[in-house]
Order: sequence, then structure tokens, then C-alpha cells
Amino acid sequence: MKKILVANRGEIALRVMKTIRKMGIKTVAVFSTADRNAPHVKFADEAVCIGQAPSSESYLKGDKIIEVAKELNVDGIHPGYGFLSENASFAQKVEKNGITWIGPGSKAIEIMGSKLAAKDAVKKYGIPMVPGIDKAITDTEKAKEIARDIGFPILIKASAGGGGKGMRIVEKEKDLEDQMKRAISEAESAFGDGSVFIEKYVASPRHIEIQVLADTYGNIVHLFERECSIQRRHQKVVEEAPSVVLDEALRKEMGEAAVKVAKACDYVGAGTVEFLFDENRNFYFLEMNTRLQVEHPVTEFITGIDLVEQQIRVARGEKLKFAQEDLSIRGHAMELRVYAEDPLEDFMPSTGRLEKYQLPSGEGIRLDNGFEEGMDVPIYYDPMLAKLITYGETREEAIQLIIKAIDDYIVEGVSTTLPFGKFVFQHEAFRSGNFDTHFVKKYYSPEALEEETEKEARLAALIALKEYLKDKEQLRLPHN
Ligand code: MV4
Repeated sequence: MKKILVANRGEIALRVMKTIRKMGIKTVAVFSTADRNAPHVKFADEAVCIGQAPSSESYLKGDKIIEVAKELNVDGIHPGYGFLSENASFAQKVEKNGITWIGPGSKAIEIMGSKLAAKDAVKKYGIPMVPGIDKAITDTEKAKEIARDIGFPILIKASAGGGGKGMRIVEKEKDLEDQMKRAISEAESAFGDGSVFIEKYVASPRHIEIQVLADTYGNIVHLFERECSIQRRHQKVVEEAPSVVLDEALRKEMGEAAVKVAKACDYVGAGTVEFLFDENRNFYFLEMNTRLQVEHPVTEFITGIDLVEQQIRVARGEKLKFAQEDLSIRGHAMELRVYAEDPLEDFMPSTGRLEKYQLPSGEGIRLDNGFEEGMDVPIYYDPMLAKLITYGETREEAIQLIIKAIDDYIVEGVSTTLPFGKFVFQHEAFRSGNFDTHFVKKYYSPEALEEETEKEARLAALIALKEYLKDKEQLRLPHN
């Protein structure tokens, strides 16, 4: 491959292009009119405007992107995450046009895009799954029987859902009929597919996911886990690797399960298998994400492997150069997603100009950033500005580094989730590792954040006063 088009924007477009350039391959950016001066456009060797600001008129225009790729003699398309990255028919079209799709086959994308098809595909591999059913259900009487069998509370999920969309918890049998009807009609209107199924509701799970990597020769490895339990309304905010709760044996077991999931759908490239992890240390397969994930850098830090480079190598037909035995975890990595949102105002998107935008840097600090000082934060896209990632020999070191980096990250003009991140990293429950997916709901409030900020301001004032008194003391000495 000599030239790769990156069908994305923001930090991920830049991050992907950096690896492409490192590999001696030319880069092509596509952009909307809102992104004319965006860093990913300036960075690329060539850049083409593909339409108006709304994604539906630019970054989601698959045919337009393929047209541009053909015009510029592009060899491969990397989709990043979001937008067209998990669109099976786009992947297929790319390949049909003689361009290499840097991602899994369209069949794998399709299977994993449906929760029920995914369950069906992995069934014969003995992957642990939450007690429940693996067929769509519409008969409410049958549903009651099943629910009685597995025990309340249960969860109704939409097969075509994902990221928590279309989920309903049912505590009591008398609510089941009503909730099921609502779930079905909701799924019908949201996804055009009213298939729902039932699972036992796992009340206090952790969300642990395994990175996998597969080549076209049937070699599949896993690159250990990421802990992603710190989320807010299904939006991850803090991720880390490794997870504090896994030991060697469980890590191996979950890794092997993830490899089997990849095998079940003939997976090629980088993918992520999501698991729920309960209080009794049971793990259950949830779904597979058939793209490079936002939080992939923590895995890169602890394994020393560039996942984008591996995606490209696999896509151009190379064999994986390492086996499972060659891989190991070294150190600990933390990531904070820095959103232009106001944590004091219910995380309302905060748009405007980045009047000041100064990034932290130093050893063990990585910033995957898509913005510059003076830029406007567009309203059209995901409000994530950057990802702040740190790496240390130990978890404590990675935490100390990220807190320091948050302090050194100067943003003026828009509100960000930086102070919220600091709140998380300083919290006792996070420090101790004793948390689940309810962390934010349980511990976070604007008042708690303000209190933390005030406490710190008082402490800073106290330290300043002490320094002042010490100085005064020293100044007096010569006169005595
Ligand atoms: C669950 C669950 C509890 N029990 N399934 C949310 C997103 C989707 N991927 C699956 N999700 C869940 N499935 C059962 N049977 C709890 C969640 C869940 C969750 C999972 C991962 C990360 C954050 C979450 C937040 C709320 C609920």
C-alpha cells in the first residue's frame, strides 16, 4: 500500500495518519466545510472536502468517499471509530471497488452488529453468557415464564441496540408485559428491528473488554484487558489497563474466550470483546466491537504494540509477527476522555472558541488530540477534544502522572471534563479499585466536585501562606 485515506476527523484521524506516515505510506484526509482548518486536514499529504458540516452530508457519505479514493488512487481506507467504521455494506463496497478495507470482513461486522446473531455465532464455543435467551421474543406469556425461570430483575435488550440503547430493567413480573411492548416498539422505531431478548440483570458489574488481533491466516492473539467501568450514561470517561481485579488465571481465561469469539466470526484485524464481570468474579460475553476503539492507547502503552500498524499490516496480507507467548503486560496506563462538556451543568456540550489551549507533555504522557488554540469546537460532532493517557510502572504512578497532567492542561473558552477526571482519579473508590459501572451515579455530583475544588484551593492557599511565612523568617535572619 502506498496511499491510505482516513475516513474520519479529529484526534483519531490524526492518530491513524501518524502511524500511516511512520510506515512510509501517503495519507489522504477527507473533511467537511466545518473542518477546513482542522489539524487532520493540515497534517495529511492530500485533503479533499466531501461536503457540508452535518456528518450525514460528509463523513457518512460512503459513496462520495469511495469516489475520492478512486480519483486519488488510494490503496486502502481506514475508517477510525464511529461514522462508517461498523457499516458492513460500506466495507463491502470499498472492497468491491478494489480498495483495501482496513478492518474486519463485512460478514463479521454484520454478525456482531446484531446481539442475537452474535450469541448464535459464539454459542458452540462455550463462551460464558448471562443467563437468558438467545432468540427474539414477542410472546409476553412465554417471556414471563422465562423471567420466572431466570429470576427477577431481568433486562430486556434490543438485538440491534448497543451502547445501552433500548435496554429496560424489569424488577417485577407485573411490569413485564408493559415494558416488553414498549421495548419492542422502541426498538422498531429506533433500529427498524423490533427483536428483543431477555437476560438476567447483573446488578453491579464491571465492564472489562479484551483487545484481540487476527490475521488472514487464522492466527488470533489477545492483548489483555481494559477496565472501562467508569462511564456516564454509557459514555466511557476513564479507562485503564490492566484491570485491578483480574489475576493471571482469569486474564488467561477471558483472553482465551475473546479469541474464541473472534474465531467464531472469522475475525480479521483489531477488535474488542466486551464482558460483564460480576461480584462473584464470573465473566459473561456481551458483544464484540468490530473497530479500533477510542481507548486503544492504554493497550498500546502496556503491550508496546501500535494497533494501527498491526491493522494495516494484517490488511495488506502480512502474518502476525508475534504469538500469544510473546505478549506480556508491562506497567499501567490510564486514560481520560477530555470532552467539551460542563461537568457542573449535567455535562452539557460546551461550544465556543478555545481561547487558550495548552497541552501537558513529558515522559509517560501521551495526548491524542484533535484541536488547537483559537479553534472553534464545532457543534456537529462528538464533543471529545482529546484523550489524555499516562503510563507508569505502577497504577499509582500512572494516577499521579495523570493528575499532574490534568493540572498542566490549560483550556479557556470552553468547559471540559478535566476537573471531573481529577475528581475520579482522586476518589477513594477509584484509588482502591473497588468500583463498578455505577461509580459516577454513586459518587459524582456537581456539589462533590465543587467541594473537592474548594478543598484544594484552601490547601493551596495554606501552602502559599506557609511559604510566605518561611520566606519572611529567612529574610529576617540576617538582621538578627
Ligand atoms: C447488561 C447489564 C447488566 N446485566 N446486561 C450496557 C451496554 C451494553 N453493551 C450492555 N450493557 C449492560 N448490559 C446484563 N444482563 C448492564 C449493562 C450496563 C453497562 C455495561 C457496560 C458498561 C456500562 C454499563 C452501564 C449500565 C449498564
